[in-house]
Amino acid sequence: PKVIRRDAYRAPEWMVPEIALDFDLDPAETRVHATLTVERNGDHDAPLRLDGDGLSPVSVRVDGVEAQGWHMDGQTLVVPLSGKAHSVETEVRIAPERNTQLEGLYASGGMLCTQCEAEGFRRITFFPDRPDVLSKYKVKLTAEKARFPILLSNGDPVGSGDLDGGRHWAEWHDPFPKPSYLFALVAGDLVANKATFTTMSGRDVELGIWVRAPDLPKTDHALHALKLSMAWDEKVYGREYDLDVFNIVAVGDFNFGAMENKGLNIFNSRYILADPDTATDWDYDAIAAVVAHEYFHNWSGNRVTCRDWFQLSLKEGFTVFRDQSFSADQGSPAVKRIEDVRGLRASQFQEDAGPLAHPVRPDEYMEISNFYTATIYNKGAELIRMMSTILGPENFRKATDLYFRRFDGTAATCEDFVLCMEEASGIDLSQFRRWYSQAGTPRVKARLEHAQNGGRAVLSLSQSVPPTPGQPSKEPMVLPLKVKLFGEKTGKPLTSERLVLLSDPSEEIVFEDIAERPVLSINRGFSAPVIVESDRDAADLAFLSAHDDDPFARYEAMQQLMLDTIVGAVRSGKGDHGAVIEAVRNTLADDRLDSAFTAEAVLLPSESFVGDQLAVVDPDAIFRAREALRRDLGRELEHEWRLAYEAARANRFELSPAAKGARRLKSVALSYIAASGAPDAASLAFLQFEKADNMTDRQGALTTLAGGTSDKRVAALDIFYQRYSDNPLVLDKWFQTQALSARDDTPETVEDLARHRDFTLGNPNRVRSLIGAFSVNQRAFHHASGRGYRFLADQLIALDKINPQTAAKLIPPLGRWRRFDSLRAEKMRAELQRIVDTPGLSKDMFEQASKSLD
Ligand code: HT7
Ligand code: ZN
Repeated sequence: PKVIRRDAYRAPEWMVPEIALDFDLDPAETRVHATLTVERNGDHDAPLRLDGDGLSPVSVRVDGVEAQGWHMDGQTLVVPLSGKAHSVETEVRIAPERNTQLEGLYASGGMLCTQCEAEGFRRITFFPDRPDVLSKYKVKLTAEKARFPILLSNGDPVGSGDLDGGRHWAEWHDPFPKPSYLFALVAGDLVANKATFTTMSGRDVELGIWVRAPDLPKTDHALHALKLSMAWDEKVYGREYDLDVFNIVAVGDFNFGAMENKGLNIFNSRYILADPDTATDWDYDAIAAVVAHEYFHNWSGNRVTCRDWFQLSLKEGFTVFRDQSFSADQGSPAVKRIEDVRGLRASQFQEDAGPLAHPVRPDEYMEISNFYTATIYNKGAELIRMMSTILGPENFRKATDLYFRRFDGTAATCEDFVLCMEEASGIDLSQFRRWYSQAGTPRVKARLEHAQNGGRAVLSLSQSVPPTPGQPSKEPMVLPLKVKLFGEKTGKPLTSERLVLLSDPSEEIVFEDIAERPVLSINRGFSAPVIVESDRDAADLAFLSAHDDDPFARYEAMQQLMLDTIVGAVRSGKGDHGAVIEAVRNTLADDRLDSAFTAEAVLLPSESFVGDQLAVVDPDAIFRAREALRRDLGRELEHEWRLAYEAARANRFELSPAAKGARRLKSVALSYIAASGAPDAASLAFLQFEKADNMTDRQGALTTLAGGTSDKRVAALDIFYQRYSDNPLVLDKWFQTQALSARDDTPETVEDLARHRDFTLGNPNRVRSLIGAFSVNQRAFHHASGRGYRFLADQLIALDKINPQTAAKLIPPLGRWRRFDSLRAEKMRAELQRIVDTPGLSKDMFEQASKSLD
């Protein structure tokens, strides 16, 4: 497959200021007629080249007459044109019901819908399918009225009517020029939960969340989140919505979370539908975050879009930062930061340390869908966060105002964004730009020395960035590190918080008048996405876990203490659990902490995060060491867990942050009670499972039971299955819970579940809930026999024929072979090789699997 390079960017040869699309919709055969107004861009005599994918033209006309001399160059339609501007018409036929890739126009749950980002529009009609060609769209949809009573597209509705033969039509005009990846249509038998939002300038916007009729009662939370998001973007960024309508449609088959099509967002139904019986608190929060994310794209993505796909993080990193800030403002900023950092470490740090590592602004790709990664999204968000930290809130807001004003209606670059940051603040970000071009997670070494008599403390910092594919050596980065010192004796701060901008390979920071032995709090709030190695011992970490006044740093100290303890046990074969037990005891006893924070703080680092600390991952030894600590924490603090459990049990169901925090702590306490081996643990869990009036409690109990050996396990799984067998989103939880189970027989169970009548490779959510979940279950997936690797490869080879995008995203766990012993590594490589050698493999899979072999 061809490699696309960033430095090969050339401006488009032809612009398309306007396009009229006429769809005659039918699942078996849809006719698409497109009229493009094209304008030559610059002084050249190149023909018009229109991207297509699986299309063949039924007709091509130029300025109203049959075109002469057009031809196909591979999938590209080439039309010779002589003048500066022309009208070009094409007609094609496509078959949405046969589209299993879920890119372009496809059928899902009886409706027709589209997914065009990144390059799906070319599967619908011939077009210069690149983000820097912006057009005004007029769209006419015609379909059978009984099957598809609702016809939606981007922009505002301008007309509709009935036709002979039971058909009807609707027309939509979008006045805002947009790239083709933001085009959308939906046809279906849908109902809407509607509301009106009055913008800050007093315009009324009609909001609608469209779903199938039985799902209507599950849309209130998404609608509420949408209104909150609209108000938040006005208040925090001064951004107002621009059209008269904003529609969201939920679909059951979707390759991603959601899509920000202009005025017509299309969502994976898991990020819309919620009621207490079927959605967990996690689901509720994720729905609000994704609704906000897609809504925020209206400015960061749609009004200002990307010049080319190498700039993807321009919209995605910035929009993730915006949705993270929104969610932080809705509940506890500290807990939100903890969750985001945990996610970053689990996905992005692993990516940055493996064969698929790439810069936030990549230099090349084969298949752009493979670059919707944690690096582009989450590390990209960290870059924006660091710039906001360096600039401070006022300058940051001035800079975003400038960015939106200057680039509104255009396709911009990451460099444009950074220039606005510099211009608005007067701060030089030349060196900071390396964050966009250098892959790999920087490591910082921190040593604090204190001259007892002189009262001076010296913090020695040094940084390094590891080599990554194609980047053997790195330049130093700018690392904004928030630091503070605490007195070991008094437990009080000895300094105020300082923002250190570490930009040299090594630097010394001096603190004067430090009267007692200081303990270092560093990278507070996770101010830089780096790995810090410090010389703080268990006593220092326990001290910080009790005294640090930055909640994130407090959590971090506890995590480090737990990590050091488990890693020590893996290395030596025996664990000294005393310090962790005491630190957890103190945290549980601290009634100034809210329950959500406490629940996060007492949770052990995941097996895979422990593995990340080791030169060679030994999944079984890690599992044993972590389980031993869990058991001892359960036993030694059984009384405390039961108190916490009982206290939380008293809460009534509501969706307030306090009630959600209580439920979180309750499930964590239950899992520790079970880990203690208490004889009544399974009954306690089963009682919670049966009596729960919400999914958070029910799934929490099911997770505990499913990981155990009690006879209640099978009963609970059966009851859960029977109760929710007609709800695909909850069945996903049933599959996922078993795939993540810590039981010894999980590999066999997962193989059996892949043959279950409710398992299908046709639905991406189902695939992710079983195969995706299993592949991150470290011990089960890395079973020494290699059966986990074989299973994943078999499934992905089969899935590639149906949905290559979703298949390719599941390759990374196999690419981690360098991190394991030679026997496992060999088996993983053999499966990757088998995938690469599969005849007819997609470009998506080829890129991921072949790079993973390197
Ligand atoms: N911008 C959207 C990306 C997306 C996508 C990418 C590849 C394949 C399918 C997809 N569906 C949506 C989602 C977002 O970041 O908001
Ligand atoms: Zn996005």
